[in-house]
Amino acid sequence: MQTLAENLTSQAISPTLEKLILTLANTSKEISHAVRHGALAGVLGATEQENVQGETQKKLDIITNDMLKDALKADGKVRGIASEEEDYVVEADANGEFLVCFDPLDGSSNIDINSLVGTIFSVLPAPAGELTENSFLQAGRNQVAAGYVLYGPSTMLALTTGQGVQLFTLNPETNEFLLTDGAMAISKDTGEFAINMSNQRFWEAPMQTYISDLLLGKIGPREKSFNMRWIAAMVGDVHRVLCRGGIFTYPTDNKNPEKPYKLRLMYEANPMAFLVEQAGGKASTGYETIMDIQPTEIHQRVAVILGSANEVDMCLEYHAQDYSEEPSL
Ligand code: AFP
Repeated sequence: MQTLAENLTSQAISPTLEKLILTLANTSKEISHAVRHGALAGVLGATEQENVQGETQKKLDIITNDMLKDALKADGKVRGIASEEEDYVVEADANGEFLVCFDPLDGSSNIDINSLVGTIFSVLPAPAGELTENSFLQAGRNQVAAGYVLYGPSTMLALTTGQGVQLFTLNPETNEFLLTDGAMAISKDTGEFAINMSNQRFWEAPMQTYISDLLLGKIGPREKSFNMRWIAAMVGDVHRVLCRGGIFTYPTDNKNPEKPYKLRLMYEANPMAFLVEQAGGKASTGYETIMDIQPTEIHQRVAVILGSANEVDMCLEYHAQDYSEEPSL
């Protein structure tokens, strides 16, 4: 089986990007080790700290953030870093070619129940000049690489450099990522959806109607039964979509009018949208293609609808309709 290093050499990418991806992959091996030791290493549980988005940080959020930050600063080709767990952008090497955005431990609320978590990353070109938050405000379309590492029963790396999606599995004996799927492809159609149903009453009319029709199954307008899954870690849900198709959404809701969206554009939506598009799927907010959004701030959040192309298109048809005359559900 091809190693990650061998596979990268066969891709049309620069040696510096190749090295950066290996830096990210090698750090994820250390994160995998820390996650696996769990309570034995005293790394479970919350801290007293909150991140800039007002979320309580888990011990592992901070540990994994520091591991990635240190490794990327030492890489030599990283100009700057933006992390879900950092208030501000972090300067790395003055001569760096790349900006790296990451969520060091997505789904960290799963950690204490020994369920799926992962690391998500996105690599952008570094613009010339002084490093500021503005340097990072590039559309997802600019990404030169993106991926995630899923810390599950096995540790897996899904990667794109714009040449399809490759899946690697960490061999625990040799500590080497080996290519186990050279061309991940999302089925166009699906009978599976992923959404946090407990928020149903807070969704907008298009999503209310779309999900109601899925739930009606064979007796509804879709004339087909749908199954539902929710891991509460985007990395796990998107991995399932990449493996066997599906539609995943965290839509707009009015639970807290000051926070209508949950997922972060730079650390979650953009890298996952790049992977999904490269695997033949689609990713949208309901009104806009995620990869085309011009960001206005690094920690900004967006609505996300992604997965099997025909099912995302169907969901977008619901969003294109006029609901103004209908009573709210
Ligand atoms: P955490 O990393 O803070 O646990 O959040 C994970 C996440 O952003 C995303 O990975 C999940 O899809 C989503 O939150 C789950 O949200 P709910 O807890 O509202 O279902």
